[in-house]
Amino acid sequence: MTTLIEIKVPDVGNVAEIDVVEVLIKAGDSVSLEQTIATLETDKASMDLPSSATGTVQQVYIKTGDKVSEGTLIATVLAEANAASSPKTEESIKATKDLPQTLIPEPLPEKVADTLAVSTQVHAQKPEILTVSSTTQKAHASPSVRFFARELGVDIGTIKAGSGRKGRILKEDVKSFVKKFISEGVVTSGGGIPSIPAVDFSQYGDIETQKLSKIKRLTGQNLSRVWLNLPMVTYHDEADITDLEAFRNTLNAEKRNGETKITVLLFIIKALVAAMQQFPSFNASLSSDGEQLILKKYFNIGIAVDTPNGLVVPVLRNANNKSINELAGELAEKSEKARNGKLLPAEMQGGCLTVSSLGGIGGTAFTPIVNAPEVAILGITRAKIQPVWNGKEFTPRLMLPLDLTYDHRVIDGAEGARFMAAVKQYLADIRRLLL
Ligand code: CAO
Repeated sequence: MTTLIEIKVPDVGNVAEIDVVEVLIKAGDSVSLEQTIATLETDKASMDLPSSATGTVQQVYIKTGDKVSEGTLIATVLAEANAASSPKTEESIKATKDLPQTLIPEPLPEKVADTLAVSTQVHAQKPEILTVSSTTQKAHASPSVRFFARELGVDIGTIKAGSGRKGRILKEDVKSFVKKFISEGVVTSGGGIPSIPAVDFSQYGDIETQKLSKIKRLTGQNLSRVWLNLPMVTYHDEADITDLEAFRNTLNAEKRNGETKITVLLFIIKALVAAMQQFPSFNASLSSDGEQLILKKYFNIGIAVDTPNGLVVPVLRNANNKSINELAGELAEKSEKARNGKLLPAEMQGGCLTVSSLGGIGGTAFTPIVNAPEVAILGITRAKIQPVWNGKEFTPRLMLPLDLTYDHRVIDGAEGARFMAAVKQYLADIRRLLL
């Protein structure tokens, strides 16, 4: 047995014209008792109109933009015999007519109210929580849309303007916001961080606009994500590579024309692998829930390579099993491929620790950003001869600046310093790599 239920605008007080701002059902839809089927609004407030039956929508009599009043037929619902209309719904609507406002005022969403309560307590430490909550309150949206946004974890206050009447935020706007957020994979605002305001630079002089390369855009998104997620520390030191440089020059002098030259970077890779074997937490990643450390038994080193399209990081796999000459050949081949845009995605995956060398260009120090989910990155700038005290006199030594950035959740300061001391020791006397 089925019953045809008519859903009408309830008695909500002396309001002659109520705007229909959103219709959430169509003929053929299944509805359940108290599910919001439309949003109505007056100048003072808005309300979600609930279904008074469970069943199938037979016909909808209103559309967005219509004006309705008490008794206007909204829709008919073919209700199942054992799921017919609920007098409770009717009562709950009627109960609201005694409110000072003629329609149900938008309630403060539960979680926002909670957040406000919390933020009042922690205001001194975390003022941004209050800001986020207050934007949520100001947003022009119906309770059902607020609820929908909340379910998806969206702070409705970050949706700048809705596509509904007078900028009202509709369900579709929340969906588009989430789609954009996912496809861009980046936080443009929200999370308590205000976005950088747009500026019309042409008001100050001539400008030219260039589209960022895909590599730059993706790198930028990844770097922003790492910057926001990882508590990073950068530790600076210098390695004495005087003897290493003499050995390297000897090796290169023996090279025939066309053979790949040996750069200091290759010895750094070897020194890093040896130090990672000594300090396994540098060859690890945190599980995504942050509860476990995943220790790796392979030694793949990523090398940041500068290309016309931006920075890419080819990975030299199993660097522990390769000779300096093998690594030299592989690095030359991969950096060439990278510069020609020919590197395959698989050749940039599976890295354990990254080296970012600016030594060929210059610099004295910098703070590289960890290539997460790796836990550390070694930055290198230009080696230079410096007077070093040997206990009796100052001697000219070739000193290589090293900058080690690490994820402080995994590596503590003392461990970082010990790791760096080991790297320095290997570089100062590469015979130690044989031990
Ligand atoms: N100190 C002094 N000289 C150095 C040096 C250092 N730390 N590192 C390299 N050099 C010298 C090399 O010995 C070489 O000199 P010669 O031509 O006289 O032999 C010259 O600089 C050029 O070296 P290179 O850059 O070609 O070779 P590499 O093995 O050191 O580096 C690669 C290879 C691919 C890392 C590099 O070419 C590159 O792309 N560097 C840029 C990396 C980058 O942009 N990182 C980003 C940082 S964060 O955004």
